[in-house]
Amino acid sequence: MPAHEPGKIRNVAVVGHRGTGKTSLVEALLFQSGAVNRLGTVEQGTTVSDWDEDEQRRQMSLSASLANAEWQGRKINLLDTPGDAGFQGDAIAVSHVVEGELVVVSGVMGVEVGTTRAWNRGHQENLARVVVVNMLDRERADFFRVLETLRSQLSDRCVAVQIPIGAEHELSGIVDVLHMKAYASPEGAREGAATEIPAEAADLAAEYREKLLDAVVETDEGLMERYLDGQELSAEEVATALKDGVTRGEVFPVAAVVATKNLGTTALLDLLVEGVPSPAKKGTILDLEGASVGAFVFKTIADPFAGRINLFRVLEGTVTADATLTNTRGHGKERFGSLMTVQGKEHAGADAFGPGDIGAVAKLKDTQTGDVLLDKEVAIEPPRLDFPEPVMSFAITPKTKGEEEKMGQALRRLTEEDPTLVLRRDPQTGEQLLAGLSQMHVEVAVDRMKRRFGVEVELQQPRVPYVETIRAESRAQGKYKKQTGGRGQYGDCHIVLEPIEDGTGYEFVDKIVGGVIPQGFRPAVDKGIQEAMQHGELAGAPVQGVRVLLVDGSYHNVDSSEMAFKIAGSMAFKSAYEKASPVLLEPIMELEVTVPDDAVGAVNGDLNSRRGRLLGMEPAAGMTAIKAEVPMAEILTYSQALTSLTGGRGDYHMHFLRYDEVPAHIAQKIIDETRKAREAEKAGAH
Ligand SMILES: Nc1nc2c(ncn2[C@@H]2O[C@H](COP(=O)(O)OP(=O)(O)OP(=O)(O)O)[C@@H](O)[C@H]2O)c(=O)[nH]1
Ligand SMILES: [Mg+2]
Repeated sequence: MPAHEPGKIRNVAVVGHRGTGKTSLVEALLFQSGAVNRLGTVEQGTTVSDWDEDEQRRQMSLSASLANAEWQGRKINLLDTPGDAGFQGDAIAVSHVVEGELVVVSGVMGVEVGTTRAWNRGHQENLARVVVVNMLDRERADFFRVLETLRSQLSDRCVAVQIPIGAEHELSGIVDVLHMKAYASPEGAREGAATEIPAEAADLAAEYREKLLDAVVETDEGLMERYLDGQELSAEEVATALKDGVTRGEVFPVAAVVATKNLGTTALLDLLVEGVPSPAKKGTILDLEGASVGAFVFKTIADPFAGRINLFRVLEGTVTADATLTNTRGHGKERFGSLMTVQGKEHAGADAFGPGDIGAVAKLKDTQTGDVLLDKEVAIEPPRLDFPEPVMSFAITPKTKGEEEKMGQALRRLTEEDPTLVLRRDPQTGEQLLAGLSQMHVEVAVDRMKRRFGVEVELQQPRVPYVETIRAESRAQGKYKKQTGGRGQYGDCHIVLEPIEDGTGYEFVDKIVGGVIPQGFRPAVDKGIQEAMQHGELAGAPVQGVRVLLVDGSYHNVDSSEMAFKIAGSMAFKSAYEKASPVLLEPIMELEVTVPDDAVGAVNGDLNSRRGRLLGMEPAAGMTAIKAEVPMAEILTYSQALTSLTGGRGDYHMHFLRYDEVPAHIAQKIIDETRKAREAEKAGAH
């Protein structure tokens, strides 16, 4: 297959709230275009994009997957993304490599938490956005009601390009009001050729045709004048103005579909070609400082058989199978010998990918998500992937003793594949910690370790990453002196501690005048302080938000050493810290819970008992989105609670907001427990 011209490519991410039918829609688009020969279903685990066993078992997407369709001589790269809040890393990465987004919403639920999240990301990345209202065959689905909420909650520039004929189980087809044609429901077969608009839908079609034209000419003054003049606009003029408006974010087309019946896919494919910009139209996404070939890696897949596979977008030039490109991060040279096209889990060899195209490559040595590779040694800043911080930490140990090494290897592969999964060592206990965006996120990783790498592990209750800081200024001396026979030890320093205004970070300021402490020993004082700060005196948590001024000290010509000053620094910190009104801080999460209206009272009551602070509530079609701030310590095991409060109909996600002081009575408990644990440890050690 020769490389495609950039004008003939469409790169489209399929995004939106969990379970709105994104994967089913991608399947239908692939089926209608002829890329696959049967319409797979999520229930049977036969879709192209949910190919992973864990996805099929849970019936939900867990990572981005790539497939492509040919339509009207164009190559459409489709990137299906997970809707669940715990798996947003891929959706974020993907937003950097596409020109357009299909924002899928349920025809019953309308705008949901995940809709707004996807919409805002598209806005931030300046993407052309098409809203797809799906599931219109379901009971209580209502395209026109949802259209109104799209216009009031997302943008009043949302305008219908496809409207349904009939509703719910009596839905019989759709009208494409851009071309003024109709399609009868194919009921899961290939959609047939367009037909005349049936008489019963004619008035509605004319009404929405006019609304569409109004919205399109709104973006083009010349066109507007002629339109108001009563002149006929050609189909081509309308299409060009539409695409320009969509590209600039001045028009957001809204399409009606039923993914599982494959209804509305012809018109939607036409719209992707005619109404969504190509890479050529949108222009480059990164200045490559003169390099003539460049690729951006937005996803890494750790395949136990094929090894590491990188998905990349061509930034510039053509990436051929004999290309050797240099990674701008590690500076290593990588051979792109194993180029592949990807259709879900199917891989096929490829010769080249042209500018703007998306492809895959296997066997790169040291390249990971977020890397840029160029044919020239130039320093460039890769696109910044703003991944959320992992918030749920679990201590992780192998079930079988002696499998630590195997577990470590599997964990490295998985964290490489998913940058929102982070491996840490608990500085207090030395345990391995696996942190992710939600409990399910970490549990899926555990399943994968077992299935892909044959390691079974155990998770312990998540722990709360407390930190400590100070509220007052203090001064203290640290003097370490051992001078009895032979060469002694001598270090002496005076320090002042000050709180840093925003409560984060650490600063060391050298205020020594003259040589009371020689230059060479001052960094050792700093080092000793930083070591002491790793375990605050209150709860053994790391200390932050402290500025240290090194103000005075003394030394001994023979006995002073770096070691002695390090110990002195640590002693000075410990005694100054006690006097600086230390406090314990806990992470506060912003929680968003979506629950059925009848469960709102119970959920709010429960949040209240968890020290939650209600921020607001937004009703949306029988559901309410509750926003609250809750200390992380109180919602470590929230998923079980929410399931029992709502009978499994609730959904939530959260992210880290800030650190707040732990209320005194709770802080005291934590401090007492830490003290007991320390004493027990000491007793055990003797
Ligand atoms: N009745 C009906 N059901 C649909 C339609 N589209 C999808 N579904 C069903 O809705 C469920 C969720 O569909 P998916 O395609 O997995 O949704 P998704 O948006 O990919 O879900 P996540 O990847 O988990 O966010 C499945 O059971 C589908 O069969 C539709 O148009 N009509
Ligand atoms: Mg999906």
